[in-house]
Amino acid sequence: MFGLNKNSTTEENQTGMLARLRQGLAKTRSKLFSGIESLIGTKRAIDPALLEEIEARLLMADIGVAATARIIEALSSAMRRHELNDMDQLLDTLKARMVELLEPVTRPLLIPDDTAKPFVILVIGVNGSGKTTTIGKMTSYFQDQGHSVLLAAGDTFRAAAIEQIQHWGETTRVPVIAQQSGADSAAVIFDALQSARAHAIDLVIADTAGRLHNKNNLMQELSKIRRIITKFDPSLPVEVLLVLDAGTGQNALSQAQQFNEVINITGLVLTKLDGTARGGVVFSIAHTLNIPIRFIGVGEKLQDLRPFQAEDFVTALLDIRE
Ligand SMILES: Nc1nc2c(ncn2[C@@H]2O[C@H](COP(=O)(O)OP(=O)(O)OP(=O)(O)O)[C@@H](O)[C@H]2O)c(=O)[nH]1
Ligand SMILES: [Mg+2]
Repeated sequence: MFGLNKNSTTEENQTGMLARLRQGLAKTRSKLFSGIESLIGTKRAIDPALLEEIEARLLMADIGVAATARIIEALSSAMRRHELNDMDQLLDTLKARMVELLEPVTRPLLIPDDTAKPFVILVIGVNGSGKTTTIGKMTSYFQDQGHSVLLAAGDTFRAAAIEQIQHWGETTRVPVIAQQSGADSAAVIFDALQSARAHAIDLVIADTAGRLHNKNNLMQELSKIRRIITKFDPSLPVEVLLVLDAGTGQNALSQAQQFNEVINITGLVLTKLDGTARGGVVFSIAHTLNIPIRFIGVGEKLQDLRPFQAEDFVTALLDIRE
């Protein structure tokens, strides 16, 4: 019942994961570089006009005005110092500045050994952002790290939502605590905490509704769930994980701001980076919100979730020199 022990940290898998990330980011990469790509290897001068072209592309790929300004300022001053003498130097500087922007939010989600159990991951986000799928993937990820997991079917609004999380429970062979559709979500999560404690389970991952009758109801329900967790045990470590669909671009930012007003978000997951050309929103989010990006989703399969890593991400995005 407690997890499949898949040893997926071999070097081969690492390479495979990087290749998948690179493939997942293909659309964003081509938005950034189609055109610029063709300049590489040519004798085109690295001049302010080229920087303007890069600036326009960064903006088009949803990197955002503020983050783009930071990158372009850094490139301009490197140019003035005569440090950008060829395309390789330009790309290296661009990469370094982009990594720098993402480093503050590269803080993986670690489950500590020495805190009260269970560790709680409360998964929130608008409907369709990828919450339930991410829960399935995270279950597998944390099992691989040797943790036991229990799932809470906290989205009681849609009957199908309960079946969906039960399906992930079966796939990953972990228990799922659920009640009937329409039940009180906070009560389901309270039950899950009790069950996890009774069975000494390390980690409870709770699903929540993405949509209720209206936005106010949703926000009230989330606050109530948060209070119930504290009531169960005020010393429990809780990660409030907001799932954002990267394909929604700048909209993802305003969602994060709205949720953050009612519940203190401690981490983010950016999903569907594989299907979008707007992957640049990661930079905008990092620059504006400064909330750790725990994971990114690059597909629908169990293995399509990666801990977010600035260096890997930027390498996958900029690697056009092979
Ligand atoms: N391509 C791709 N699809 C994804 C990813 N994550 C989730 N999806 C798909 O997005 C759709 C919505 O995902 P769900 O996990 O059901 O989203 P949710 O937030 O739980 O939605 P509600 O339960 O309606 O609030 C599903 O078809 C998923 O397979 C991803 O990283 N890449
Ligand atoms: Mg769901």
